[in-house]
Amino acid sequence: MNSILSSVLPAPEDPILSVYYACRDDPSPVKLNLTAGTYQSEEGKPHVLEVVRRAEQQLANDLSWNKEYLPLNGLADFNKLSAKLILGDDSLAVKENRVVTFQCLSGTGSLRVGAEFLAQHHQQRVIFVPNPTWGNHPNIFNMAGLSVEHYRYYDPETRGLDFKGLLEDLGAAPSGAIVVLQACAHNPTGVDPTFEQWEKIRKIVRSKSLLPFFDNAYQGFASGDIDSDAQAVRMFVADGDECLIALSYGKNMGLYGERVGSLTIVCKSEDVAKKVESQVLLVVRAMYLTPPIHGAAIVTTILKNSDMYKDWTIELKGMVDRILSMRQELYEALQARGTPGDWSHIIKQIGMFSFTGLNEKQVRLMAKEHHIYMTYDGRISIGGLSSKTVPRLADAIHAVVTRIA
Ligand code: PLA
Repeated sequence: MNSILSSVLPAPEDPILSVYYACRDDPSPVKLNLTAGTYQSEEGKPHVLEVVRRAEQQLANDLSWNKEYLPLNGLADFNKLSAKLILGDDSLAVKENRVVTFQCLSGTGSLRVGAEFLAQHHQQRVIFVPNPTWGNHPNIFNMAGLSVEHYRYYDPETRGLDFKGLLEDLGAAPSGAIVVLQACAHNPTGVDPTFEQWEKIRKIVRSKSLLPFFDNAYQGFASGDIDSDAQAVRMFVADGDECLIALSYGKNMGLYGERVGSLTIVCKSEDVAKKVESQVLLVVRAMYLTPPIHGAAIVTTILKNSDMYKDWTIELKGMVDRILSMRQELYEALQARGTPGDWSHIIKQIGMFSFTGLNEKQVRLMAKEHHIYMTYDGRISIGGLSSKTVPRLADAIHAVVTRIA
C-alpha cells in the first residue's frame, strides 16, 4: 500500500538517547547506565525527595485544590517564587515590574518558548551556544528558526575553560546576537567560569549588545547552594540590562518527569515587559495552551513554606555532597589502580557530570565489554554512580585506557 508519508527520512540519532536505549536493551544484569543526567540513590534507584513526597501528600489532602486549566502563564505564585529563586529576594528588576515569568515545560520547554519568541520578535536570528554544549540546544534553537553558531568554551588540552577563545568569539559575534550561557554546572564539561571571568564575559556581552539567554538547569547542583549558583545570572541582571533565563526544577527538586520549569525575561522597563509578556503568551497559546498543574503545585508548596524550603535545601546539599564523594572515590580508585593519565579533572569538575576525556573508541569498548554506558563524548553522569559501582567503573576505565590510547 502506498504511503503518503513514505518520503519522510529517518531522523539522525540523538547522541544521548541512542546510548540510553542501547543500555536499556542490554540484557546484562550488571549493566551501568551513566548516560542521562539524573540523580540516583546510593542503591542505584531513582530518587524522590522526601520534601516532594510531603508536598504531594499535602496537595492530596487539600480538597480545595482542583484540576481546572491554569492561566496561559501558569500558576501566579509559582512564577513569583521562581523569579525570586533565580533573581534573589530583593531584586530591583522585580521591584521595578520589568520582569515577566512564565511557567513552562521544564528547562527544555522554557528554552523552546524563549527561542520561539526570539525568532519572531528579535531582530538578530543568530544564537551562539558553547562548544561543546548540551546536545539538545542546537535542536531546540534550530526548530524555532534561529541560526545556531558556536563559541569556544572548553580546551581539551587543559581540560579547563578556553577563556581567551570564548572572549574572542563573543567579541566577534554580530551585534544583537543571542548568547546561550549555562548559568552553572556546565553540561557536558563540568567546567564553569570563575566570578572574575563571568564579569569579563558580562562586559563583552553588554559592550556588543548581545542578548544573554541563560540555561539554568542545575541551580544548586554546582555548589550545593541555591544563591551561590545564581551569582552569574544576578551579576548580569544587576547591570539593569536585559536577559532571558530558563529555569528547570528537574534536577534540583528531582522533578524530571513532572516537566516543571520557568522562563523569566528581564526587560529594561515595565512598558517593554508588558509588550513582551503579551507576545510570549501568544506563543504559549499556540504551542500548548496552558502548562500542566501538578509539578508546579509541588514546587509552589515547597517554595512557599519556609520549613519545607529549608528541608529542600538540606536534601539538595545531600545530593551534591554524595556526588562530590563519588568524584573523590572514583579519582582515588583510578589512582590506586595506577591508571595511565592525569585524572584530577574528575575532582575539579563540578555538577552532575564528568567529562572523563575517554574517546569514542574507548566509550564503545566500555559498553561492549564492560556494560557501562556513557555518551560518546566521554561524559558520565556522576549522579548515577554509587560506592558499589565505582570500583567496577574504575576497573573498566583502567582496562580500556590501557588497551586503547
Ligand atoms: N539544559 C541542560 C544544560 C540540560 O542538561 C538539560 C537536561 C536541560 C536543559 C533540560 O532538562 P529538563 O527539560 O528536564 O528541565 N539534560 C539531560 C537530559 C539531563 C537529556 O539530555 O536527556 C542530560 O542528560 O544531558
